[in-house]
Amino acid sequence: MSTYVIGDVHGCFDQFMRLLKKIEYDSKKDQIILTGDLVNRGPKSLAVLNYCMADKNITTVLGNHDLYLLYLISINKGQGKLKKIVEAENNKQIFEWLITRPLLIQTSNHLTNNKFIITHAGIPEIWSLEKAQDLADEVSQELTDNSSKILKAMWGDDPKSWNESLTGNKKYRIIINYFTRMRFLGNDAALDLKNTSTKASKGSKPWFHYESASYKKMNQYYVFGHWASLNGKTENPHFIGLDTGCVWKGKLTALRIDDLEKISVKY
Ligand SMILES: [Mn+2]
Repeated sequence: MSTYVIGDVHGCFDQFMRLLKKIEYDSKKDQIILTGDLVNRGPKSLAVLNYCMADKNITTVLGNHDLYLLYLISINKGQGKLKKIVEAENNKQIFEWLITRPLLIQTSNHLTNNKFIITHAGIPEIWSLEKAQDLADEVSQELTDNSSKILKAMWGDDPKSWNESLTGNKKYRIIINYFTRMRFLGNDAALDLKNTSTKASKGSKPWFHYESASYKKMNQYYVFGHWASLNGKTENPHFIGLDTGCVWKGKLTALRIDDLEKISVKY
């Protein structure tokens, strides 16, 4: 009985199948948590979704591309690589499954007592884990209750920094941007969303280079995808980047949380 966290699949269905085979995934005993971005860019996004939806032991946190797909389904607009999904016979079922996926999953291994905090992009140092969970839950509630409204309102890079007085769409937008799009942060946890490289612009650092009480806990591991150009290199064993750029002809990577072993397949 093992739990695996798997990085951004991005429609790479064949590689996903090869990875499940390599880890000898057994849907009767094992569990899979994906770091989001199941779809877009790659060739077989619909197959990835159908496979995951059919297996109760597979789930995901939401990534920015998953949210984009939800938006396209909500306005019934088939576009680019996502057209097939928007126009799929089971598009309603896909919408229902995807929109009920969380932004944050916490799971522990009972033998090692290690705790794993799984998001698509990460959690900024300004939020305690409890706070992050509350905010993630608040957005999930809104996604269920007012899905078309929030899916329309969440686009854009403003506000740049978190502020306790934010409300409504601005609040939801920045929470979603931290959880699903963050890479570099400046002072006051200001999001630098333009830079997708690994080289920080002046005044900003990777989010996991900041300090917080939660980041320092020895038995806690932050597991995320999204930042493909990092290729898993965070230089800190407590921050585990799993997007190893499969869709860019890199690798698809799984982390077995029981023993922190990483297993990959090549594109
Ligand atoms: Mn992403």
